[in-house]
Amino acid sequence: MSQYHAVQIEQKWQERWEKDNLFAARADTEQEKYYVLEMFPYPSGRIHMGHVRVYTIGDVIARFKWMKGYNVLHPMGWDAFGLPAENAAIKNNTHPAKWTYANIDEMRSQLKRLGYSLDWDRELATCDPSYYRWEQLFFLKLWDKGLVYRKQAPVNWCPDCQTVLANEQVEDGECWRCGSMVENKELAQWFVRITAYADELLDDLKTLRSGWPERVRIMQENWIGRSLGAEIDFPVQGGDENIRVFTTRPDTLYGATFMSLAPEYPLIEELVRGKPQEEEVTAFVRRMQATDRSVRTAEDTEKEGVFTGAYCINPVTGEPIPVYVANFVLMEYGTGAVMAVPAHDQRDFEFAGKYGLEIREVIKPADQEEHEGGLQAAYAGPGYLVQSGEFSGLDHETAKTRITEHLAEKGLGEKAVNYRLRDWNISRQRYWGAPIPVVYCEKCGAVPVREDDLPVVLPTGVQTRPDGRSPLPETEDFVQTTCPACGGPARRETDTMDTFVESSWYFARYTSAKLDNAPFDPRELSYWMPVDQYIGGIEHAILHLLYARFFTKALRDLGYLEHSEPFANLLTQGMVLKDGAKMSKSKGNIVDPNEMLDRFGADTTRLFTLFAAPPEKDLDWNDQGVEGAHRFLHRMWRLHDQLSPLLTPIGPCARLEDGELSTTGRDLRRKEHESLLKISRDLEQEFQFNTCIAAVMELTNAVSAAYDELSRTESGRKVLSSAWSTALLCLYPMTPHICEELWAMTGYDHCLAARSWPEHDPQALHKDEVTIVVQVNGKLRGRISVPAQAEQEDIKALALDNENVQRHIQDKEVKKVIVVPEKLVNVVVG
Ligand code: ANZ
Ligand code: ZN
Repeated sequence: MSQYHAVQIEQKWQERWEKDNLFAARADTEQEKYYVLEMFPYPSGRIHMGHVRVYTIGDVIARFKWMKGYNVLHPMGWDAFGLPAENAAIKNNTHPAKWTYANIDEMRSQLKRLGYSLDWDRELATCDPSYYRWEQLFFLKLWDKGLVYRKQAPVNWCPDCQTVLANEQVEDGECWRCGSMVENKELAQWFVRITAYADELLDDLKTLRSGWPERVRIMQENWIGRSLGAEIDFPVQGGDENIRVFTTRPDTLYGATFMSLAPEYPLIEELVRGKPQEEEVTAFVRRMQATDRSVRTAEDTEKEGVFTGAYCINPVTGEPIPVYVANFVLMEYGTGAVMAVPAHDQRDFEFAGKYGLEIREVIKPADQEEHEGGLQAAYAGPGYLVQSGEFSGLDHETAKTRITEHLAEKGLGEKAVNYRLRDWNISRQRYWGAPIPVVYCEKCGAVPVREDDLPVVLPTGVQTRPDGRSPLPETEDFVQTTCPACGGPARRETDTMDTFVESSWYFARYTSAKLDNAPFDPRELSYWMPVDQYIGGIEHAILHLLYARFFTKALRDLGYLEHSEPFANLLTQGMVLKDGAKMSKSKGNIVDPNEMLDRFGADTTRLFTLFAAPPEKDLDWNDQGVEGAHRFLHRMWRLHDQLSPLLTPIGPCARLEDGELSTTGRDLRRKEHESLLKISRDLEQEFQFNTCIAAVMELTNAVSAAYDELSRTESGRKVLSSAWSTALLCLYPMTPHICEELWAMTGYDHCLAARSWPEHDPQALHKDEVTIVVQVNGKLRGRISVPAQAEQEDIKALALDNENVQRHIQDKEVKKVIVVPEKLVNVVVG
C-alpha cells in the first residue's frame, strides 16, 4: 500500500505545471476571458495566514474557470514601496531595496509552495523603475489636464516617523504606526484632484450593484459624502466683506442666531484687529492649531469657542449676529464658516447653551405639543416653518428650495453641492517611494520633468538615516539638476508618491506587464479589463478601491483605457482569527504557514482554510480542524488505493446505460451527478467552497459504501470509476496536487489542470422512487414511497391510504390535500 506524502507530490506537480507553462495567459479574442485578481501583497517578509486565505480563494476560482473553458488571467506582483521597508532597513542596518527584494524572493517561493495557478511571467514589483516610470508619466499627464496641483496645506505630522499621515492613519490623535501624538504642520504638497470625479465616482456605484457587496458600496458613498444645500452670504457689520457659509438647511436661516468660524478661517485676524478680544482669540486659534483635528472635532469633544467681537448680518432677518471661532468647525469642509442654528443643530445647541446665545425655534413638528417648555435638545426632524417671515407655514423641504431661490434672486446665495471627499494628497516626505517628477527652478518655479527624461530613478546607492528622515534632500547628485524650461540650475522634488498611487493601476499593468515602450498595450488592455473578480480585505473597502476607481476613470479620459470601472465583482474575505482575535505578532497568536506546509503540505492548508468558513466570514484557526482536513486527504488516498485495481480512466460523468446498472449502481451514479451539479453551482455563483468540500466528502462516503457490491460487476466498476473521477475533479480546484496525483494514478494521460469541467447528465438525476412524508394538520404522521414520476392524484391516494395517516383522520372530514412534489403531502382535516 502506498503512502500519502504530501510534500513530495506537491513539489512534483508544481514542477510539472511550471514546466508545461499551464497558467501563462495569452490574449485570444476567440475565447472568453476571465480575469481573477487578489489584492497584491506588501512584501513584508513572510506570507501570513491572511495571505494564504485570500490567494487560495482566488486560486480555486481561477482553476475552476480554466476548466470551465475561460481564458484565465491570474497574475501576481508586489506592492513594494512604503514605510515598513524603511523602518526595517533602519532597524536591521540594511537598505530598503535589499530588504524588499529579499522578502519578495522569500514570499514568491512560499506562494509557489502553495501551488497557486499564477502567471509568473507577469510578475511586477512597484519599486522597479520599469513600473513606476509609467506612474510618473501619468503624473505629468494629469498635471497637464489640471488634475494635479501643488498647494500649501495643513498636514498631520508624526514627529517620530517624520512624515505626513493621511487622516485615516491618525487614530485618536496618534500615529497609527508608532503611537506618537500627531501634530499639525503646513507644507506645500502635491494633490490629485479626485474631487473632479466625485459625482461620477458616486453615480457609478450604481453600476456595481450586482457585483460589489452592499456594505462596501455604502462605505464608498459615505466617504464621497455628497451634500446638497446652499451657500449664503452674511455681510460683516461695518465692513465690506461677506462671510459665506455652506448649509444643508437653508430652511432654518431665520433661526441662525450666531456665526461659527473655523480657527483657520482667514478673515479672523482682520475681524479681531484692535478689538479687546484680539488676544484671547489669537490664543484660542493657536491652541486649536496645536490640537489634532480628529480630536478637536470628535463628537464627544466638548464644544468650545471665543467671541471675536465682530458681528455679521443675517441676510433675511437683517439682525446682527455675533461671530465666534469654534473648535468643531473645519476649514476643509464647505467654506469653513457655519451659520449656527442652535434650535435645530445639536452642536450649535450645546455651544449656545454654554455661551448663553439665543436659541430660536423656526421648525415645528406637525404635533406641536412636543416642545412646550423649551427645547431639551436640538430638533433636527421634519416640520413646518415658524418665525420665518414670508416663509412661515411652509413645510421645511419646500422652504429649502424657496429660501434658496429667494437668496439667489437677491444675489445673497445660491444652490450648492458639497463633498466630504477631499483631493488626494500624494506627497510623502519619505525615501522609499516613487519620485515625483518635478524640478524647482528659481526662475520658472515648479516645472514638470520632460517625458523623455523619465524615469526619475530613485537613487538606491544612498544610506537611509537612523532618525528615519528621508536622505533624498541631502543627496546632492539626485537633487541638483537643470531646469527643463530654461536650462538653468534647478533642484528636484524630494517628496515621493503615496504608495496608494502604485496600487491604483497595477491591475491594468498586468495586462502587458513587460511592455517597455508604453504603460499598456491597448489591445491587451481592452481584451482583459475589467477584472472580473477582485478579492481582498475589507480594510481596503474605502481608499484603495476609491483610488483605483478614480485612476481607471482618469486613465480613460487620458485615452488609455476604455473602461470606467476596474473591478466588475468584488469579494471581501473575512479575517483569520486565532482564539477569537486577529492573528498578529503583538498578540503572539500567529500560525506560520511555513510550519503548516512542512507538516501537512499545501493541500491540507488550503483545504482547511476553505472548509472552515465561507470566504466572506471570519475564520477561526483551529488545530483540530487542520488535522481533520489532513485526515480527509489521507482517507482519499487510502480509498483510492483500495479502488485502484478496478479503476479505469473512463472519465468523470461517464455515460452509462440505465439498463446495465443495479439499484446501487444507479444510486451512486445519481449521487455523482447531483454532487457535480451542486458543486458547479456553488463554485459558479456563490463561492461557497465549504459546501463544495462537504459535497465531495459525501460523494467519497457514497463510493466507499457502494464499493463491496459494485466492485463485483463490470458495470459496477464503471460506476465506481466514473464517480471517483468526478470526486477527484470536483476537489481539484481546492486541493489540486493530491487530485492530480490520484488522477494520474487512475490512468489518465492528461493532467487535471488541462481538463475541462464536465456537464452533469440530467438523466442520471432521475430517481425511481422517492420517499415523501405525510402530515395531518401539519404533524408528521407517516412516510410513503412513491414512483418518482407519480401523478399528484396517485400520491394523494397513496398518502390517504397509509395506515397511520388513516388513524389520525378517522371520521374527520378531509378538507384539503396539499402535495409538494418529491417532498411532502399535508392532509388538512377539520
Ligand atoms: C445650518 C444648519 C442648521 C446646519 C441645521 C445643520 C442643521 P453635511 O450634511 O455633513 O454636509 N457645516 C458646514 N460646514 C461645516 C464645517 N466646515 N465644519 C463643521 N460643520 C460644518 O453637514 C452640513 C452642515 O454641517 C451644514 O448645515 C452646517 O450646519 C455644518 F439645523 O447649517 B448646517
Ligand atoms: Zn527654469
